[in-house]
Amino acid sequence: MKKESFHIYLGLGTNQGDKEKNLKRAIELLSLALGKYTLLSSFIETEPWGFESQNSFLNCVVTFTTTLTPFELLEKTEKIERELGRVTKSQNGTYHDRIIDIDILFYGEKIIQTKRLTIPHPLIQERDFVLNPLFEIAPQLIHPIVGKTIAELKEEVNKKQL
Ligand code: PH2
Ligand code: MG
Ligand code: MG
Repeated sequence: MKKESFHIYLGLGTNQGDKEKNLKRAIELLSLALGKYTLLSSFIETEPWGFESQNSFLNCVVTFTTTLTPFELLEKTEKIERELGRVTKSQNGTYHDRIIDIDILFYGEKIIQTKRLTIPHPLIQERDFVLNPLFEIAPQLIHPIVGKTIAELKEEVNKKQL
């Protein structure tokens, strides 16, 4: 039987080293593991969110179609983070500077809530550095839990920041 394929959204971020190179390399390695990406946002410079650092971020969102399960996908993204030289992992909302972070934002319309993996990513609706690039490529995408479009969520976050 043919495996079902899913449309997945990944959020990428880096605030150390050659940031543009880090994002490009991550996208290259993801494309080797998953097949060529389907959509890619621009690279957006953002201020550190949720922690203090001198180093600004470069963020983007990229989409793929995959037959991997969510946990297989997580293993691939974590392997690529390590290959690019990531050493620290965020825990309980304590963030660190990093060479690369690859977060699974959406996996089709699936909802997964486990200790190891939460999909949709639990903080999408609070983060402009995710919503702004996501808006470029999928403004009408509906968040399967919140039930609002990316355009609506982006508007709400940008209002809060005024
Ligand atoms: N990632 C975080 C915490 N804060 N801030 C920005 N601007 N960009 C990020 O990618 C980011 C962050 C946790 O992974
Ligand atoms: Mg992250
Ligand atoms: Mg992460």
